[in-house]
Amino acid sequence: MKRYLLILTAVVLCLAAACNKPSVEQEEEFAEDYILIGFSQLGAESDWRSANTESMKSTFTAANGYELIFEDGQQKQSNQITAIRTFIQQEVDYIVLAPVTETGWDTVLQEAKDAGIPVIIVDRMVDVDDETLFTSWVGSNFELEGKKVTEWLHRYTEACGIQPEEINIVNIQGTIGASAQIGRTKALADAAKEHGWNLLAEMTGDFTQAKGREVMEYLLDGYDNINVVYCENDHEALGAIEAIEAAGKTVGPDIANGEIMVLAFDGINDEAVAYLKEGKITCIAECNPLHGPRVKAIIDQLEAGRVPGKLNFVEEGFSSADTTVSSLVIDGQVYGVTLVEKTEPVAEPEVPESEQE
Ligand code: GZL
Ligand code: ZN
Repeated sequence: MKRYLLILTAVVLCLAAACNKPSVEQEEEFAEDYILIGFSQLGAESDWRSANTESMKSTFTAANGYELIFEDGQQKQSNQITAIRTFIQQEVDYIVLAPVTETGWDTVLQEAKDAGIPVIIVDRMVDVDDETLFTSWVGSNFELEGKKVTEWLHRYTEACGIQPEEINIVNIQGTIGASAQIGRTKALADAAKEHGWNLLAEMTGDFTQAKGREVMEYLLDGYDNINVVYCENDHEALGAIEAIEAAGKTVGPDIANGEIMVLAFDGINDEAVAYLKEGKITCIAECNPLHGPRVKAIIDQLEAGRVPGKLNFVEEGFSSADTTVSSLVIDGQVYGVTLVEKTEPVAEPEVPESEQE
């Protein structure tokens, strides 16, 4: 259903005093048609999220023939449900939902279905009894992201002659119940079991730097043998590194010599990427946020009367500055490791003696 924007293109008001015959010629013209989209974004908790929002906003522009109604859920499902109900009232043509967590969507998605509005899920997944409640999903294979990180760790420790039982790993998880957290956490728990690593603790850092630091401080207080920290996004890794260095320990890949290895996901935050190049973060599994064009492709198909794929996974990379492992084999599939150039840590500016307090 296309919506037409009725605008007055020209109103020519001819008040001809002389002929005492005011006449108004009004030229109505259907201007461009446009597609009205309601987008419920879960929040703004990370650079990944901001990049995802920007990708959607820069794709669904008036110039491209869309009007986008954007609602920020501020990490609360109740806000997202309210937004969806508002979109239904506004009779949007499509609803796009980036769900904060997987469960609790059945009722409101049924309301959208009853209103005849197609729903496209982006990024994290919804767990609904009736899969017809959404038309299509596009996002990442989060468990595969986790398998890349754990397979890299497995291959690295084998190459370095580090025994599995020497690996003492903690997981700073993402928002509990989010698909990214569920998939990444499962991959680590499965790998730890398979290889015999000691998975000491799992705690949510809620995908933020502040919480990541707080959780790392707590774990360092509780365990004196941590040598690998699995951070479920960039920001948690930054927070963990702050805590580790504040505790006087060193982050890096050299587990055998007392360094604490930090592993991460996303690869969007500039500081995290800089740390990757310095070797402070040992590897990052890419999580690509640029879903705007991918959602547009789905809507284009629907507009053309075609049926889009139900689940659309995006291809993602894996990077490290460490040369030990050059490729990964996971479930029979080979994945490359992108080697980033190693940079020397940016030395803290020396404060001359005289200026020191
Ligand atoms: C993953 C996305 C996650 C990112 C985090 O697709 O849902 O949420 O990994 C973000 O950075 O907060
Ligand atoms: Zn092996």
